[in-house]
Amino acid sequence: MKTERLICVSNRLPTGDAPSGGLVVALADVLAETGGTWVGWSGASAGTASAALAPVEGGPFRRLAFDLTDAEVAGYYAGYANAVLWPILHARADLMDIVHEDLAVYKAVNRRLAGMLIDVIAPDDIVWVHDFHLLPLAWELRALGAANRIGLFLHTPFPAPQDMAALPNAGEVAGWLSQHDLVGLQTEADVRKFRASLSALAEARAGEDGIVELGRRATRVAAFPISIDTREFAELAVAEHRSLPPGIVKPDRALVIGVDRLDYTKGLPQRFRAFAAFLERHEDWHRHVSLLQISPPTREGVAAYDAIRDETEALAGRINGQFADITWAPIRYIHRHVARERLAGLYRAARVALVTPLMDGMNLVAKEYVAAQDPADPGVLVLSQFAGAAEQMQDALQVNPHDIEQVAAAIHSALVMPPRERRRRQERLMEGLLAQDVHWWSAAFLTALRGPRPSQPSA
Ligand code: GDG
Repeated sequence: MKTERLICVSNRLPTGDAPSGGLVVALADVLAETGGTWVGWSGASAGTASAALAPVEGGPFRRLAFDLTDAEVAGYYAGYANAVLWPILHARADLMDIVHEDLAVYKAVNRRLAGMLIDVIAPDDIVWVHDFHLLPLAWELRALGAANRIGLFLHTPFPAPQDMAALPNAGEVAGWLSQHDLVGLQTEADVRKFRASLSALAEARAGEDGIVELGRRATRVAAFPISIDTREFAELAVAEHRSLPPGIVKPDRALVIGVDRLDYTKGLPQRFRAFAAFLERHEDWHRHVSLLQISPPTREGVAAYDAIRDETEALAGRINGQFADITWAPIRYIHRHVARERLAGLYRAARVALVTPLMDGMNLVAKEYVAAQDPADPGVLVLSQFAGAAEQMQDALQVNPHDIEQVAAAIHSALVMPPRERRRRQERLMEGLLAQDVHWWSAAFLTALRGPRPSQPSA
């Protein structure tokens, strides 16, 4: 059977350097096997926008890049994508910064990209669009006559009707979404929200079979929970744990770890407050536990991100000021990128991971932490009920990240959990991660996209 070429499109083009994230690894094989291509922004911005896609050297598959102008980075990327869509997708309408010109730039970038793409896609290529930066791309491609199978995977949560209604152009967004043959979301809860939001706002009809009809378009919507390359990550953690520099983990000091881009969705202030509440209640743990929070910078220059940085840093300082002594600081906060290998080793050394976002599409840190554990003596995952990962990872210690007392109690339970219970939870979590890893995820999405197309309503 002939396999169609895969064309992947995402905001940022993956770099050619190893090691890459699981997503790129999972798609690399399919791209290489089908002679496919990955298309994305080079990351460069200049005075002039590119008029055609440019090949990028190196890497295991063909890559084509486009450049943006400074004004496009401001309007499309920092503006509508990250200051309107991102907050709405995470139920934070209060953080939206609606600038109508940004929306115009966002649409113009997608239109220009569609114009460049149409020149490189053949009629039976299948197109896989990633994430919220490119919501109008399928719409623009259809306008240029593309009849290809087009799928979208949204890495974020899907907004509930009242959130989506706060977008300046909710009906238009619904129209963009309807141009895909397949919309993949992270969780079943997101699928329910998709059906509810589109029905409420755009009078879509949601059938029983995962098909949502909007006007004259029918789209299939389903959950494909993304994951990691579980085996690869587990092996990396074993090797890297052995080579952790001495002194990073002290025998009489339990390591609690958090790893999150410094984003307001990740619940860092709430996490720090919960850790402080735990220290207040459990003086016996003073000097015997420390929280290592790794939070690389992200989307700097977007106002809400500057605010969360200030708040997080002030809080870490205040908590350390309150509890530290000359031999111990309870929080080590690192606002820098840490090498992936080092992260894997640190996860394995950590007795507890705090993954407590207020809202998260999936959260791969939760999965990496579990994959990295020693099955004979595993650590404990404390997981927000509002991370997409909570739907699959029922054996984590699930918490409401807003409930500071509850999270503080969960930190204590995790630290004192008997080995048998830790092993039982770890075993079940790992079973799930091995059965549904990132290779399973990409195969499931592509099988659905290559399957029968939803039949289109006649009028
Ligand atoms: C979006 C959605 C969804 C973090 N700091 C460092 C570092 N990381 C790595 C982690 C993990 C990845 O970045 C973060 O992935 P998450 O899933 O946790 O979160 P987002 O970045 O918000 O990703 C999310 C995801 O897309 C996939 O669909 O799960 O819900 O928001 O792999 O390990 N890696 C290195 N140094 C760091 O300092 N090397």
